Amino acid sequence: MPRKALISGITGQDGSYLAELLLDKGYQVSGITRRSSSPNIERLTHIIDRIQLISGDLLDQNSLVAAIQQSEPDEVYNLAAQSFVATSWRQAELTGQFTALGVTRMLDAIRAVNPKIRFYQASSSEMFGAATPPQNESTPFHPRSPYAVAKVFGHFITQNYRESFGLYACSGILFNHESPRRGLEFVTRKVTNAAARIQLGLQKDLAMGNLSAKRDWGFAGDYVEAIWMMLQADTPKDFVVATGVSHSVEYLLEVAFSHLNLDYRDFVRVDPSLIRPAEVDYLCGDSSEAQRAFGWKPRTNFEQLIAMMVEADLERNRRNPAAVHFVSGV
Ligand code: NDP
Ligand code: GDR
Repeated sequence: MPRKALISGITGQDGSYLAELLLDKGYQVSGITRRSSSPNIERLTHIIDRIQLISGDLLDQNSLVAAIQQSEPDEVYNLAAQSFVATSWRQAELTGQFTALGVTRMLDAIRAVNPKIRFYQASSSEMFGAATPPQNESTPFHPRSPYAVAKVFGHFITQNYRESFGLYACSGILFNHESPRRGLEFVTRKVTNAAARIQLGLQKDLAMGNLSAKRDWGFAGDYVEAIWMMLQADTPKDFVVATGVSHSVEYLLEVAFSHLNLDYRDFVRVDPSLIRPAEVDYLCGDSSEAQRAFGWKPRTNFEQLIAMMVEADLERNRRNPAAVHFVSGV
């Protein structure tokens, strides 16, 4: 009998990579998608015939119960969230509903249908916020946005259900991870897409926020392996997943533009409206515990990651210049 997995957030960046990985491992894969007026499966088209999509929403408890009943999973990966930090100040309440209470709804649905299901929660390095790097599993949280506060709730409710009801439930505290499938509003993709479009003469300049923020950026394809490995352990435990190397947004600009023999200083301007109300200045993860426990290590370094993203954006913009135009204001 093939193992069965249910992924919430399957239409997102991580969901698509995780679905691929699980299919490769012989899983039967189902995913929860919310209703929209036009199809939203761009990241899944290459595997759409091999997965089952079930209509559901993190805001709707009954739909989660029904999705679990229908898919009968051995493992549930809760990746769905309002995941863009900047939006969380403008939609703080909704972010709490999706990103915090959505986790409780999913855990309650598991308890109601089959408490033996293994549960993964997508926790975030944003929970560390202002904590001094390097951050590991013992670093106290200091969240700096409504998104991060919601993720702290999701993290602790997962821990609490593990301790209260004996669920196999754990959280991966993942640092930023990117790919050619990253949403266009996140800084890496915003930059690689703009560099490609400037090179092709489709865009003139690029408005940016805080250039001095530092992040520990890895490749999403590497990180979904850690997600899966975490859920295979005998006992549930939370782990940090990171590369251990941090760079500034300014260095990101330098790497992306110089890949195309461009000088970012000729095109980039800082727009004060893109500065966040509270910033996370410096994240750098220590994932030695994950390495010790299940041998996970990242395979892709920052420069390789950005080169891969710039090349993919060049190709995409050449094929269809109108398709991936950056939406201003984020
Ligand atoms: P994306 O923004 O690419 O994907 C988010 C997914 O959540 C989409 O499939 C989206 O569906 C779905 N979703 C949002 N709201 C709901 C809802 N109410 N009901 C059902 N589905 C919903 O995120 P990533 O793939 O980058 O991240 C996956 C998870 O990991 C998120 O929880 C994120 O917060 C967390 N995380 C991400 C990190 C990163 O660097 N990428 C680092 C640490 C944590 P739709 O397509 O319909 O919008
Ligand atoms: P982050 O990612 O907030 O770390 O959350 P994002 O790429 O949005 O920002 C990273 C840093 O870049 C700075 N920045 C800009 N960011 C954006 N988006 N646009 C800009 O123009 C810009 N200029 C500077 C930001 O201020 C910030 O310091 C991501 C998400 O995937 C979360 O869901 C996840 O939990 C964390 O990573 C880990």
